[in-house]
Amino acid sequence: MKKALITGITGQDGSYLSDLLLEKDYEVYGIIRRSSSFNTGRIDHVYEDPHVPNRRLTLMYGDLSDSGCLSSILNRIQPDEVYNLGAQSHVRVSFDTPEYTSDVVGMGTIRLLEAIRHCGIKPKFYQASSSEMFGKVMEVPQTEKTPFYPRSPYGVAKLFGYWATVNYREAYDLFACNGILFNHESPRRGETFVTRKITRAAARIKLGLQETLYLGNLDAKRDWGFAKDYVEAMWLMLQQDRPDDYVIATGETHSVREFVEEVFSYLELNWEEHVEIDPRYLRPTEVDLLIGDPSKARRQLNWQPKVTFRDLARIMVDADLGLAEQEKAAGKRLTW
Ligand code: NAP
Ligand code: G4F
Repeated sequence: MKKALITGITGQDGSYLSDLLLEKDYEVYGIIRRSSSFNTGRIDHVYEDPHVPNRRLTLMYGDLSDSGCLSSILNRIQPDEVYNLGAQSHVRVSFDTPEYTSDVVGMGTIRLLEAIRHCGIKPKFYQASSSEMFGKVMEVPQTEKTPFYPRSPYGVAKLFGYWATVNYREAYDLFACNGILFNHESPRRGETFVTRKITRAAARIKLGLQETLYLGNLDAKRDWGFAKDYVEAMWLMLQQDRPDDYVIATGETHSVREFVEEVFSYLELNWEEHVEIDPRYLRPTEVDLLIGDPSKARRQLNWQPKVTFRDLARIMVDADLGLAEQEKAAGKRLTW
């Protein structure tokens, strides 16, 4: 039975990846941070439920800022695969906490790679690289060969993690892959990322729980896919004969405004009556346009996205309508 270690297991991707690996009969180990409130909501369905067959999920406290704990966890688990998904992953927040973001996202990656190098085993390593590294894009669409031009402390730190991964592959013959993932969303997406912020607010507006949605730049364009499709690509990368780097994207781009229109029209609402612009949500430097070319992943991994832009918006709205109905019944705001 294969063992996988996941950093960032409590996040959107970590939760879908655990679902996938448990289905594939892996023993899954996740690193979680101590929090003053519960932060395992996205994985409770596999962790807590004694009726889930073959429960093989183990959680351990740790942090990407603590090299000692990374070494001791690796020594204890001796994983076959390591997925490094842990991050301060909010681009806007990275402008407010640049040093912390660089430490966790950039230095955290090299801490984990060093811990792997010193623990005497050679697990396959997946690094959660990001389309944010393309930033002010030098080419349209973006491929594995497009030069990088990050536009935020987060993007800069991810670039450090990307090159650390390439360097450890070349220097120490580690099976290390960068997945350069474009934006991917789901009902499990954090509520402050724009798609979820929109679906959450629109559902609440529909049920009369909220009047207005405050947003920043509506003109930014993103290549949005479904998170469940994207974690499959992570796993596929580690099943190949040779380590490599891959762009994972849909090949389509849409503006934030289009996403708003799609969501509000599905709910038969006029978005212009509810959306207001709040300059607090603008960024000092913006990434205006992202659109990925996933041809290499299609060719070499036999991977392709299954969920369209329209279906993604609808899956998220349907889930948030369910949550808003529960909120209405409970008479208080709930988190999922
Ligand atoms: P997410 O929902 O924000 O999850 C981030 C995870 O990292 C959470 O489990 C969080 O724990 C954990 N974490 C934060 N700080 C940590 C620290 N100091 N040490 C250890 N763990 C820490 O992010 P996501 O959307 O699942 O994304 C997963 C990864 O892919 C991230 O590295 C992200 O930067 C990258 N990425 C995401 C996208 C996307 O569109 N979603 C695209 C490209 C790349 P808590 O629950 O305790 O906060
Ligand atoms: O949803 P966002 O915050 O995602 P962003 O900045 O593209 O980053 C996400 O995707 C990256 C992959 O490219 C990941 F690496 C990263 O970890 C994260 O998951 O913002 C999307 C766009 C931006 O252009 C932003 O300016 O939406 C615009 N936007 C407009 N109003 C807003 C808002 N973004 C947020 N979060 N909140 C707003 O009110």
